[in-house]
Amino acid sequence: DSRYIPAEIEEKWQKTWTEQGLDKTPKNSNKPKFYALSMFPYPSGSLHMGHVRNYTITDVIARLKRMQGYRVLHPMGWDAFGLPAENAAIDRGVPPAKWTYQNIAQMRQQLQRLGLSIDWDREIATCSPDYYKWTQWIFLQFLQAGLAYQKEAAVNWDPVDQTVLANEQVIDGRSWRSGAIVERKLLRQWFFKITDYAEELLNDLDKLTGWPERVKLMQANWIGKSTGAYLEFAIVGSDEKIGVYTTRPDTVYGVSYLVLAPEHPLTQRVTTKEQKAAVEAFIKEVTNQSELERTAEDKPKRGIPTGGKAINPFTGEEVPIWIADYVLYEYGTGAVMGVPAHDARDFKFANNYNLPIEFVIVEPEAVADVDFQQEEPPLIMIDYDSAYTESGILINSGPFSGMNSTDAKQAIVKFAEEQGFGKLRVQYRLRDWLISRQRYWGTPIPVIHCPNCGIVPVPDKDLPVQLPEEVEFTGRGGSPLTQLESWVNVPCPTCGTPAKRETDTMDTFIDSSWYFLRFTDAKNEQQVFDSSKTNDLMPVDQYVGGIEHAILHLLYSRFFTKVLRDRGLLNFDEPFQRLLTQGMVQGLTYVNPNKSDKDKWVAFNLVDPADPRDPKTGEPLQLVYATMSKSKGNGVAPEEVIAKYGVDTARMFILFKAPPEKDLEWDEADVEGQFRFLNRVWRLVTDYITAGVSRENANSDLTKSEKDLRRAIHTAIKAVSEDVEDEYQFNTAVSELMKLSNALTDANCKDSPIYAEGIQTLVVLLAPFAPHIAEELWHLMGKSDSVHTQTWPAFDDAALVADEITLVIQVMGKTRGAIQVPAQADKAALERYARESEVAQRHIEGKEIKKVIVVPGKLVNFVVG
Ligand code: ANZ
Ligand code: ZN
Repeated sequence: DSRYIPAEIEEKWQKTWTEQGLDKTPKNSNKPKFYALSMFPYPSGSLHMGHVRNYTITDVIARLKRMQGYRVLHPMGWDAFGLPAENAAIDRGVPPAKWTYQNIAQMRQQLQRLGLSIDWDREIATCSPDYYKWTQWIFLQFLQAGLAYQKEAAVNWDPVDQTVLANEQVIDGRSWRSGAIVERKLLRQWFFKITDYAEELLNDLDKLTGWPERVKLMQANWIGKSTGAYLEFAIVGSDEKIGVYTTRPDTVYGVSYLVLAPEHPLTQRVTTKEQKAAVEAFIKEVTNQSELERTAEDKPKRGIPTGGKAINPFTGEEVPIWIADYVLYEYGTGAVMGVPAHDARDFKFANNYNLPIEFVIVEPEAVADVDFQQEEPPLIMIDYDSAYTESGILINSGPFSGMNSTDAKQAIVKFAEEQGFGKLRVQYRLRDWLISRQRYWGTPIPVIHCPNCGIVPVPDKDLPVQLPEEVEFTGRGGSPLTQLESWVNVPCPTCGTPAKRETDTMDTFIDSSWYFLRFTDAKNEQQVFDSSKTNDLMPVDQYVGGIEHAILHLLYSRFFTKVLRDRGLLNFDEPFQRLLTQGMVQGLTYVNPNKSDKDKWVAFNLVDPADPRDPKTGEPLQLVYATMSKSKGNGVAPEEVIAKYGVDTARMFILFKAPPEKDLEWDEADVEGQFRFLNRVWRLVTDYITAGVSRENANSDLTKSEKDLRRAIHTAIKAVSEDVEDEYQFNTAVSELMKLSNALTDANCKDSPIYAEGIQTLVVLLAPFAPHIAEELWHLMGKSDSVHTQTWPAFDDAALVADEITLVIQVMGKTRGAIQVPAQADKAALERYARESEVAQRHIEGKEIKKVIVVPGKLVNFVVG
């Protein structure tokens, strides 16, 4: 009599599966393909529970689809460039490559212990030259297409260490290393022109029927399309004009000032002599602030008058020109018409600086009695104590008075167009993507700057531009690449003149914007990928990952796909057919309710559970569930759970505890529960094997208990198949497996071939969820092939129909008992069965039946007198 000991079977089967190549992606064939992909990890050094959940979900899908007859691609790789490796080098002197590859080795081992059916032949690491060679090649495709360009942009500058800082290295406005107050500095940077694709990126969201609505909404908001007007105001005493972008041209009669962004090129032009010094000081101060500081809702809006004036083309009135921090240079035209009466921000600004506030839009009720048709439209005096930001009826707006906002917008734009001072304009919030980083551990941008030829792409034959290893990491004086003369100085590939390599590397989001394409042809040394392979296996049928990537990673990947399609490399528009954003894994943790959000967490092991108190202050603590994290000290280590219960139990718990997109509360008791369930299955199957009953006598007339069991089997097949399809309700699928296991335990026909069918079905249905125990039991049953190569079972509709139902017998509305009757019996037959039943006769005895109420499928009620 054997016991279920996970440690004895799990590693054994993992080895066997690898040897048998069960996880390999089959060659192109008549079978349909299925591409299951988890978002690839950053090699931080160790797996956490969030990883385990992510990869388990994808693995169940991959295993299931294999059994359903698909050619499955289920790969894994490493998003391996990035700041932590470089910080490790600065802090501890470990070369970034060494640090990264050590972490990869460790995490690969941990992943393999999870029994994931991954095609490891296709493993990629974005930091490996045979990967980044193609990242560089793609960059050059963008350059050729006119989608990569350089321009000046502000960066975080550490004046002490003389180096550019990433946003993550700026903590409360100071450098993470030197502690110096971070400055903003303009540097030439590389950009990708994602704005060229804004409209398509927005429209194609409609094609993504397998994406969560909220992710699509986040993307749409990020792209931020708005339709408005471009209007020009002439500068008094000059031929130049200031163009503004507005979504409310209907408010143009209420303009009381214009505002320029501090970076606007016309600021000098409009500033009067008297204001010059003050304006310059103001600009200097503002340009040192981050965009976040400038636009934060709670920050007071600050500005300064330039002394210049502009003319409202609709009224001919002169309005003052101001400069203010809340106007962003990169959005619209970098200039705004200020309408304090109808914009909350402008209202505050006007109040601060005593600028006039003129209401030109009102609620329809306010002007219900006004006759706007008269020759001279009436002047209406209205004063509210806050901005009126809704649409309404125009007043004091010349010929447009009396119109509603919608009509007025159109009429005003049309008029501006006819007069030549404006037009309709569509505007996107999305900006071009700043892709250059002044860092070492990233893909080098493959261009050379030549004094004669300008920007020269590194020729394909010279790719990859390798990251040199003989560099020093001090954290000072800029990227280590800039200091390596032997690397920087090269002859121009075109004219041979001494030239300099670009020393910037690429944003790591670029590496992850195309890795899913490389998986389709991961080892290709001649090409980025063979398009016929990529077009065959793409798009990804199911992508699984965290909601934190809902915007940038997904948007950039969609952008890359469209660009490479337009370069003739791909024949599809969207990379990810379906997207599942899995919920967080939460652990129990103590919090001090009196402390602020950041400081309230107290690590579990510092607290006495009998009397939970803050070790520092003695205050009583509360126990809550919160997302597992290092800083909270509430993580559960995957290795420990696996050592104690095995991988199959960990998987079953993760799948059973919550639907994949919901948060999951880690609960040891429920883990135990799943361990016990697998033990029950183990006993059920091993008892069946040891009983050794011959179940040959295939009797065509099934007994009632055989029929009941057969119904339970086919109900389970149907329910599990439906649960795992599309919505991936693995939690209910696991419950169905438990029901089937109970039905088998309770069955009264353990010597029947139906029982054998039931045991076999249970093991096959269990295979995607708990792959090791299923394989072991399959082999104990004497099978020589793998359970994972079995065909997913189909259910028999006929078997689902119950042929008997339970009919409740009532007398005078009181339930007296129940009988079994044929399921097809009609009303008359039901009444007959009920009258003849022993229950009815006993309770009616001697009385007269006055009325019989039959509820088909449920009950018969006798009214007696
Ligand atoms: C006048 C006006 C009157 C405005 C009114 C609003 C309400 P969205 O919808 O986000 O596109 N704006 C334009 N460019 C700006 C910039 N560079 N920095 C800061 N604000 C800017 O918003 C467009 C509105 O935001 C524009 O419409 C403009 O203010 C402001 F009753 O123009 B509006
Ligand atoms: Zn040259």
